[in-house]
Amino acid sequence: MERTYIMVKPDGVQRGLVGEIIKRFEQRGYQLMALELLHPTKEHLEEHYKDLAGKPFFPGLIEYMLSGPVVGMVWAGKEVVKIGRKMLGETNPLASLPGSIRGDFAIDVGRNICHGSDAVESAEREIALWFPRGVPEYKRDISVHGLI
Ligand code: RTP
Repeated sequence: MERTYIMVKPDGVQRGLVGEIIKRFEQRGYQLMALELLHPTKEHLEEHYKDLAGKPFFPGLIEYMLSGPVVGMVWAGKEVVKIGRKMLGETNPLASLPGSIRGDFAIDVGRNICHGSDAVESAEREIALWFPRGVPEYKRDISVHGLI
């Protein structure tokens, strides 16, 4: 099953949006595979964002990402990488449609609440980086709760 790495950034955690973001992925039908609140190190964040190392906003990005704990998650399901990015909205919240997470909750590219992997390969790289002990597989069976 396709997997993606979704992170609630420090502003999203501070604003109490973790539950809202989880709710949207659950409602859409995706399966939560792993979840952790953590205080990442500078080195960890520099590795996560290594493709952006030369950008002028890189130092500010790292400072922002160090401003508080983040919540990292692995979600699984059909086309979850592409659909997950759609659910997050555009990188710049001002370009994000209402109905997307950034379109509903943000106005600043430097405080855009959440991160989502941009391709299947980067998702697997990010999952290995943030969940180095691995992510166990399981299959949801809602029949055991009498829901179907
Ligand atoms: P993310 O990795 O966080 O999901 O964001 P993304 O793929 O949509 O965008 P990317 O270009 O990879 O940028 C990563 C994060 O850097 C911050 N950013 N600031 N000041 C700026 O112009 C600027 N551009 C990007 C954002 O927090 C963005 O999510």
